[in-house]
Amino acid sequence: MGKRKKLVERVTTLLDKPEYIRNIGTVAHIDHGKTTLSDNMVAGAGMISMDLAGKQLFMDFDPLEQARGITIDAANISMVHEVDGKEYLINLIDTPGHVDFGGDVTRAMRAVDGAIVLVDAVEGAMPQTETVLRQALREGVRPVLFINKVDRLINELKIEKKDMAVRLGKVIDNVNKLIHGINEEKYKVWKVDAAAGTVAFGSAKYNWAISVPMMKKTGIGFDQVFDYCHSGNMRELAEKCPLYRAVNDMVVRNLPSPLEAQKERISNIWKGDFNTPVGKAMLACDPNGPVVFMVTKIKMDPHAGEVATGRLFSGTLTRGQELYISGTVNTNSIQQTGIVMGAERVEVERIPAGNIAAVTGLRDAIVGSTVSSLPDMTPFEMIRHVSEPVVTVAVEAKNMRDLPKLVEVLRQVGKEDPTLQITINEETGEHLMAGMGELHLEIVAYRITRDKGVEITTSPPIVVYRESILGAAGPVEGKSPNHHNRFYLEFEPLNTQIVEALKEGKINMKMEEVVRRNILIELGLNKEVARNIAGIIGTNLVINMTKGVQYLRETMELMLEGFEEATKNGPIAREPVQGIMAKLVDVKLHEDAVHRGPAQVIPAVRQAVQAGILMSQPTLLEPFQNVYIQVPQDQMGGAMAEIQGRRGAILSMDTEGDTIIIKSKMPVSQMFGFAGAIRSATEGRALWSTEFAGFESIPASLLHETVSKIRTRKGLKPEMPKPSDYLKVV
Ligand SMILES: Nc1nc2c(ncn2[C@@H]2O[C@H](COP(=O)(O)OP(=O)(O)OP(=O)(O)O)[C@@H](O)[C@H]2O)c(=O)[nH]1
Ligand SMILES: [Mg+2]
Repeated sequence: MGKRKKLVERVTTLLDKPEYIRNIGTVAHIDHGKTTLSDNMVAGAGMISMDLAGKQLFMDFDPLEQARGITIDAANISMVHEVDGKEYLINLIDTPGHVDFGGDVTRAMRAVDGAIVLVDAVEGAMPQTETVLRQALREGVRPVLFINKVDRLINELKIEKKDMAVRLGKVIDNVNKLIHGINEEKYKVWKVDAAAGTVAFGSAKYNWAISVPMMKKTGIGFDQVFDYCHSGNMRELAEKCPLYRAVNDMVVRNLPSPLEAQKERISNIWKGDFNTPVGKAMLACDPNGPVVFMVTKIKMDPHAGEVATGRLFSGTLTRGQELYISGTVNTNSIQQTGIVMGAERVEVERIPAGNIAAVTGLRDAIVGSTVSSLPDMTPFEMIRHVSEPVVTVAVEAKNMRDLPKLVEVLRQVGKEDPTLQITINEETGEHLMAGMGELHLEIVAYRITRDKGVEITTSPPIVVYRESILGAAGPVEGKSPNHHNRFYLEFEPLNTQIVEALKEGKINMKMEEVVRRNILIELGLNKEVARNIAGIIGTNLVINMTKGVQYLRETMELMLEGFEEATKNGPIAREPVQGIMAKLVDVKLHEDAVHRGPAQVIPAVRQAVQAGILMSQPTLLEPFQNVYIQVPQDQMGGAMAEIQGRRGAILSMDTEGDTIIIKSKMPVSQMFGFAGAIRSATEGRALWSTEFAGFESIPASLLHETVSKIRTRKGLKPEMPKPSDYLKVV
């Protein structure tokens, strides 16, 4: 039997033994060594040679990832490891660290039960470490800690032997502080602890690692590790303490099997009834229960079509099954079921509950779909991404004849990557692609040509804006074209807590009225207002304060449509509207339904909202990023100048030895070209990273200039419109 076939057979045998399965992911700040660590595990499982572990970067199989030296897509692998003479199936997802690809981390956390959190021993816990921990804990995913690059601590930082344990202890403390800050309850059971075996220390590049249990077994402690590193004899250390063994032991002993995990985790991600057969089957990880499969990734395969990868929480997947997809009415039939081994997909006949599976045939599924054998399955909670698209580019086909294909390809890439927003600008016929950052869009654009064969050109990246209001106005009268219907609306801004809750989907129209009301009151909304929510449109609220108006109920849908039209493309510059509340205070409707149809109601409300926004101190919101910079003291001036020259604000400054850690916040519009600028301003000595920090109002002095720039780009007249452009004011 071939070696590969044997590997597949060992994996297949274990698919049925959930107590011997661990579904895990690597998560960390960029470059802390996730893919290098994954290599060690892959080599430990006999899938690549030990000599190549840490060099091949097996999970970065896209040539683009190899060329750029970063992970772009989360990649899966199923492999077998022996611990204490027993075989375990480890389904590992190696996630990217770059913030532009953070969506992949969020989605991977839905599929796994445990996470190896890596921290570079020299850099310590970084902002993205906190973000990924937050993503893991929110999904009920248990962390263990791997402190990587310990060789650098000794050979580059040249710390002394006696300081090593203290230094590593500090990293552990910092990670625990983060866990504590994110979830105090979970911290009590999930804090990482070297003595308990939930921390390992090592060097993924040089293939060695130790943990307290390993030290006890091998007799090799920090002192010896120091000597091995110091004398440049890490090869021998790797033979005595191979990384994969320390890490596998830690994973198998401390991270939960799907049997244990599903009991705890499902209530985090599913709000259905646990007394139903399907609820019980998921808690029990029952292969004989109804099929419940959550899609966490979709990828186009040139031969097999769309491949949906995800976590099977109940039942068994096999070819030919007819399954219901949440949000659609049709069933799709499974064509192939398989497991993933890096770049390859291996077909297996059936996949039982508790595994990560890759299937074809689910045409109607999107990332986040709940796929089930039950027609009325309560879907899983939506996967919420931590950032929003902040930059956009216009995409054009180089050859006119490729235009229809481009539309199809854009639809596909939008399906594969839910953090990408594709829109068609109807006025100009432009196709717009909005994403997490410049790099995100650059990679998608490159792949459209490389993988989908459509030559395209893209415009330089532009920041995404939102429209909002700072003041109040009204009542504003909206009159229907036939003059028989009148709507009176008042406007005011929503507070940021409410906007955040709307973004996160914590408040929606599907939830019970009293639950929604109570949340809104808690977030600061007036009681009377909170009781009368008529609709939630994006991050905006429509309130009905009228009493006993005849025919209003049947007209409400149309009114909400008018509101949606006005807020999807706002009146200031046709950007989406965020954070406004429109209160309907009076309505006059024609008694004959014929005279209050869509053609009357929709434009009347739309125009009232458009004018109302322009009357309530209109503003543009622009995206901000937190920017964290670590820089030696003597280079601090250069870094500060870069922040201040870009409308940045310093949030805090801390000193750690010779290093200054600056936390700042900058508008994304000022960040273009930052990488090169900070490098030359600090002689390349600054380490920096960013994260999404929400939308905020632009300075009043920049409003008109910015509005006219956006409007000109869209082929609109440059001046900001006036309320009277939309209606007559009462
Ligand atoms: N000295 C040293 N370098 C390491 C170690 N582990 C990884 N590296 C190096 O760190 C760099 C980043 O390693 P990767 O494994 O690609 O890091 P990553 O976390 O997967 O990066 P992203 O996926 O892009 O976030 C590479 O140049 C590695 O060779 C280590 O233990 N010691
Ligand atoms: Mg990587």
